[in-house]
Amino acid sequence: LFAAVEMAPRDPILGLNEQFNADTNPAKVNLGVGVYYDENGKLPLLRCVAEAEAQMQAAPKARGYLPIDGIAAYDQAVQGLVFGADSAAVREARVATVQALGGTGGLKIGADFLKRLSPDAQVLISDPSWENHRALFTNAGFKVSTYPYYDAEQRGIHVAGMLATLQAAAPGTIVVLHACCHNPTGYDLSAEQWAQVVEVVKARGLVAFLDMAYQGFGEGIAEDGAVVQQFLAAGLDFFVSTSFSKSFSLYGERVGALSVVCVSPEEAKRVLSQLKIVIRTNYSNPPTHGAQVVAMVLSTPALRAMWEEELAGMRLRIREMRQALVAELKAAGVSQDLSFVTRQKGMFSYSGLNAAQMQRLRSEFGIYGVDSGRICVAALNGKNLKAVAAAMAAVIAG
Ligand code: PLP
Ligand code: TYF
Repeated sequence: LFAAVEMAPRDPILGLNEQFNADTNPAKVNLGVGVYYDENGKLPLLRCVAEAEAQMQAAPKARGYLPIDGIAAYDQAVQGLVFGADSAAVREARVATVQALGGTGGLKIGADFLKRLSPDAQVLISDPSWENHRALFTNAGFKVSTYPYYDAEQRGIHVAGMLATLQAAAPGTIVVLHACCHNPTGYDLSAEQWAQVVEVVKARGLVAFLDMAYQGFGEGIAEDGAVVQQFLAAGLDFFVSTSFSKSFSLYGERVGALSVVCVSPEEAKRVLSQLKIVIRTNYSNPPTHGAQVVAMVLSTPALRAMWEEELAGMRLRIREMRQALVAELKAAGVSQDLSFVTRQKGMFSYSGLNAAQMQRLRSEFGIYGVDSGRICVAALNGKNLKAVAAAMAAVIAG
């Protein structure tokens, strides 16, 4: 039966993790995978999460099956966070939200639903994008192409190219957009540039699918979600996937959601019924623990305040690391303009290093980044920063 099964390629990023774990260099640093580590290089357990779990432990409950679309209070909290509790779309019950297995699960439910709805639609993702975007939409049965995004020369975004490609796309084309903290480049569109994207999406009848995996890691919770408000204001129907993996440091609990903004409550009901079929025929219903934690934190004022403070702490530490990286690179003799490092948002920095330089970082210095030049700034800390900067300076010098 399995004789003809071919070996599948490794995930380029998760594969790097395996390589890192096998490396015996005591000075090794993992800047590959997009995970937030604290100043001690540890994955944090947020205090708000520990507190919510303590409260749950104090009144233990049996775990029945959840509804197919998840915990109602969780879905409601997601809507409040993503759209604003007082947004017209939420008040008018025009948003269908389902709990999902992380942000990836939200994308997958949306992709499967879209495939049923518009089987011949094309999907456009940014060039470059999170690798899994292409794989996930391809596996859902779509033809996936790209729109220009990264402009290596300018160290920024090729906005004109992006808009031209969207302008030329067939009506109904699904456009996957990073709502904030673009993975892998770190370059985000300005509000004015987003307005241009929204305009083209509306004029061309495209289907926007916003992937929001890093809300709160750029400028702030509301600031990072501002693009959602722009799409709402344009009166469009669109998709938003949410991930709490990073913002709650709950990677392994698989907590995320998919929200679909519709034109009427009646339409939202029909859409929800279809999303539930996708879920039912894949994994029946979602798990309880992570979503319960997130729902409790988001809806309990004291815990919510604690979360916002802890998230701000993560955001600010990343910003400090960006500034410190620039300072250390300069101190190590790098003379090029490094202002792009602090212009970038979120966990990642597209360093501009090429694949050969990234491989040298790995083999000579035990510093693991992605061959594209992406490094995870959220894995830098006071202890590893100097060594990372010195190694980067060495490979830049050639
Ligand atoms: N989308 C992007 C852009 C990401 O970087 C990630 C990272 O993991 C995800 C989605 C998936 O998030 P999750 O781990 O919650 O599935
Ligand atoms: O881009 C990253 O590093 C994160 C983590 O298949 C990740 O988004 C990477 C690859 C993958 C799943 C998650």
